[in-house]
Amino acid sequence: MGTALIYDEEMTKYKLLWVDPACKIEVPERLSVSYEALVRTGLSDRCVSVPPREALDAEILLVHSEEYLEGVKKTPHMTLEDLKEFTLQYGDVYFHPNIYHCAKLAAGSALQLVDSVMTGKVRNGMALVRPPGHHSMRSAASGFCVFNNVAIAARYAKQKHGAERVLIVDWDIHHGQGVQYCFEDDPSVLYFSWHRYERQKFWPNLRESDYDSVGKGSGAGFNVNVPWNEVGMENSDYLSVFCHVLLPVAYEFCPDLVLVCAGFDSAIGDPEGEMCATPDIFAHLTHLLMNLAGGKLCAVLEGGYNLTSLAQSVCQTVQTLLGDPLPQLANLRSPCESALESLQCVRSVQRRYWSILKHAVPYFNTSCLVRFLISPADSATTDVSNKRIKLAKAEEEKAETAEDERSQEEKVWPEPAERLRPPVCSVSVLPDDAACPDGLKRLASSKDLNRSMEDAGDADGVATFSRLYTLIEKMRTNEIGNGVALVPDVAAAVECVVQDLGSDLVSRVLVVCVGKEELNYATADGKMLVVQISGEDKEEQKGKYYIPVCLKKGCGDTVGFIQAVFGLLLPLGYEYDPGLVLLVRMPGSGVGDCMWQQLIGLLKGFAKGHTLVLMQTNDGACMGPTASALLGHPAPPLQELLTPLPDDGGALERMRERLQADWKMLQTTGEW
Ligand code: Q9C
Ligand code: ZN
Repeated sequence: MGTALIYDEEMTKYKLLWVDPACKIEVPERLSVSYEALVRTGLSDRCVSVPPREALDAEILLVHSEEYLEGVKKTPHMTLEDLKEFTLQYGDVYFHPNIYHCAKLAAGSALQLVDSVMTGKVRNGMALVRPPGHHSMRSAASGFCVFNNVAIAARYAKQKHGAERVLIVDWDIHHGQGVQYCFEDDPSVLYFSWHRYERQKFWPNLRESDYDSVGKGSGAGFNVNVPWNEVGMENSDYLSVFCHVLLPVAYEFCPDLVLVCAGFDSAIGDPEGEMCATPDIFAHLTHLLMNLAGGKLCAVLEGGYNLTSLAQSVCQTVQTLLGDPLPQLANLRSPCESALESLQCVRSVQRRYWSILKHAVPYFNTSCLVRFLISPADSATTDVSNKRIKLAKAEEEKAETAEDERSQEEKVWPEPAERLRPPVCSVSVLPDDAACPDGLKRLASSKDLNRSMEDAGDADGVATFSRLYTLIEKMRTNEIGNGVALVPDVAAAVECVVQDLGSDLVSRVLVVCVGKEELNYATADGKMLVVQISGEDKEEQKGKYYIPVCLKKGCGDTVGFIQAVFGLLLPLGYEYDPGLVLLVRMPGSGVGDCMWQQLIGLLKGFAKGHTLVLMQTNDGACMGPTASALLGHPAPPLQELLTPLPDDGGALERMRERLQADWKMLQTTGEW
């Protein structure tokens, strides 16, 4: 199961033929530098190369009107003057005699990718295309886009492959209004977009890009907008939105396919976005989506105008699709106040539609109240105010000129670190009589070990200890990726690992304990952070580094578990930035196999993928799912989430609030 890469030089063969400051950033080199970076780093060789094809009329008509298609069809034969005039009907877009051909290839590339993924030819993939798509509407080109590649792909996946639910994640820095309009009243396609908004002062300056556009009719709740009201958003802001909005909603939605409007103008250095997230954030964004839909993910290029930042971001995305270890995101800062305000607004309007967000803090503060009170008048004034804003913006743009853009181009950031695959992906530490799952390498059995150590007394204990030590040491030096150990007494093994081994070798260990166990380790020094998810309700939080999460209905409560994972565990993990993850499964924890696999998959985002799973010998039945997840196979979808259980998310929400003083990544409300 590989990763598809779709690219064709043909799509570099159109460009802006006249002077237009709004369009000059959309250049053919965007595509060629991205592809060359993939070639140079050897990533393209590791992908399955899939050729594009032209989308058929019938496919384009899944999203666009006949009149519009007929109009675009005429552009190859137009004179320069005709092309200019045709272009004038639309905003921030240009036409060229070859753009119709390229637009058919761009949409067709997205369809080829969907075919490859939906038929199981590959697991996932990326299409490098021009022109981009997410701004184009039923009857209009817009924002460099001609046909809406991803919207067409979503309709096609439903029609041709029977996908029932499609998730579209639009991480481009512009609002894909074309995608929103296309699926506004459609509950089978969930559209998520974050975008530079600046309270409607940023292009495309639409009232309906704000957080309160949630979809219409039966599609209500299936449109999720996160407006950025300031520039300069960082990795922590992006991760917060993923953890506290997108991922919980996406898991509850349970898509059959994930499409990504993969624009990289949301990365540092981009003259359009002016954001500060680094290219390696896309490794994490990609990874966090890779366990949805059984791993079926198709990324389709949209924007990205700083050629250096763009190429690095594309490489990070593809390398993650290929399954390489994730880069460590060190020194995450707290989400900024403006991001927290957006987060709170989005969660507050979406909590009506998603049971997983039900306990999000609603807001009744004055600025939202004012907004609510004036909103009925909005519809009448929208056109007028949009025009006013556009005029004001035009003035501003003249004033800004090239200075601002240059300052972005000149931004510097370190090149993303190398992401080396360990020579051995996964190992097992097993009793001699236990079978080793396929694909795992068995770590030396006890008889191979040094006699004198065994003579020291408790031979079994020493042998296990010694093998675990070897394993952790080899993870530290990246000779081994991850591992699983079956031990006779999990509690004793955890104690031995955290007290005697882990903290000597790595400075921070994240211990995730599923199920009940009295944990009495020293945790005050921050050398380890313990997050325990269990069904019991008596544990007291002891200081900043021991966090017991109690699910009243036990670990089998999928909604509660998901809330704990995205609302607490992942943000804590990102903030803590461990060098090793120790995942402990207590016997009788009640966690389901699917959830367990999801958890392992998600935890691979930390510590460059170095996870050690500890399980009890008599709990060997879940060895299969564990091995599969450690080897990087996507977890099966959590179907049961679709039937919401009565929940106890209120307690979890209160716990998150309490912890926010110590852990900034848990914040979801502003002080505004
Ligand atoms: N200062 C995509 O990223 N506005 N389209 C340009 C230039 C239009 C972006 C203004 C931006 C369109 C796919
Ligand atoms: Zn964009």
